Amino acid sequence: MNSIPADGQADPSATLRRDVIAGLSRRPKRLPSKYFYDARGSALFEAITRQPEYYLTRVEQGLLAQSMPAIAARVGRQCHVVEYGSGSGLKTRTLLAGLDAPRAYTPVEISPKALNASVARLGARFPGLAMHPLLADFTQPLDLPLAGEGGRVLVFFPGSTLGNFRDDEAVALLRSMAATIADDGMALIGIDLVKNPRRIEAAYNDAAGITAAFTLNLLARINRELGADFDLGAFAHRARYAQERERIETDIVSLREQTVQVAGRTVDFAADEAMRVEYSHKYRDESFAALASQAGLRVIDGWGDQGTGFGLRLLSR
Ligand code: AVI
Repeated sequence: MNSIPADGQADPSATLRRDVIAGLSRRPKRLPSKYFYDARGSALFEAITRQPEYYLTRVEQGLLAQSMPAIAARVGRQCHVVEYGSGSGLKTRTLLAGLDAPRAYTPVEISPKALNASVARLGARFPGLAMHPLLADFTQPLDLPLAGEGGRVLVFFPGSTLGNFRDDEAVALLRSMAATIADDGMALIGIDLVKNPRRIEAAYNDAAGITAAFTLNLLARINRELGADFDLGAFAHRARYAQERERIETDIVSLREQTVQVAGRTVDFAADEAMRVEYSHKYRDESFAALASQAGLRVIDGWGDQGTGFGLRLLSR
């Protein structure tokens, strides 16, 4: 593998500007959570995964390691793993090491740095594995370089990242996975499960304040990349569990009445005005199966339940 093909998507800073201006023009205002992940945001997210309150990563990693023999038996020999997002690579290592002679690995990732790092790490650990990295936004239609690989595709989408999408967006993403796996492939998806609301809320309000720094870093990014002048001390992170909607709703709240300049526009904030920046949906077996079936997928196996706190679900068409 010598170079990473880009898939011809639009200029990233123009896209950021368009999305931020559109979001700040809505009532209530909102900003897309995908922009959390600049270099500092990605480092802060890694730090979140090490916080004692943030159970998701630890529980999923343990569940994956323990379930690998059963997952490998279900998936069969010589599959081609396609990962949506490339993450830090720890879960991917566990998956690739536990599968039966996987033949190829395609991480689909929007950040060139993260993509290069994961390919370098996994290439060194699995020298016989063909690597086909794709620099792309996995929420957009994908042109996957699967030709010639043969073998069934296993889509891997861990971390409950699906939970960051509204239900209609999650269905669209699952539909794209259904297309990727074709008739004989499977998708292995990690989902956070409904559980004690206090435990969920604590995971998004860690005592060390890392999640708050992660949320407010979005404003720092907009200041830097769009020439805005958000005063980070005048806004606060707020994450609450909405039990009726079974999701964490994260807002950035204006601590006073204020005016901010963003990309040449003046944006007014009232005191206590909240801007929605992220959802983290929690699922039940029924709610997840319903999303999957809208995308033409069915759950064929699963590991982890409400007692474990996190679930891995295997799907096929
Ligand atoms: C990446 N994603 C699944 C995380 C979550 O739990 O929703 C992002 C995150 N936001 C705040 N803490 C972690």
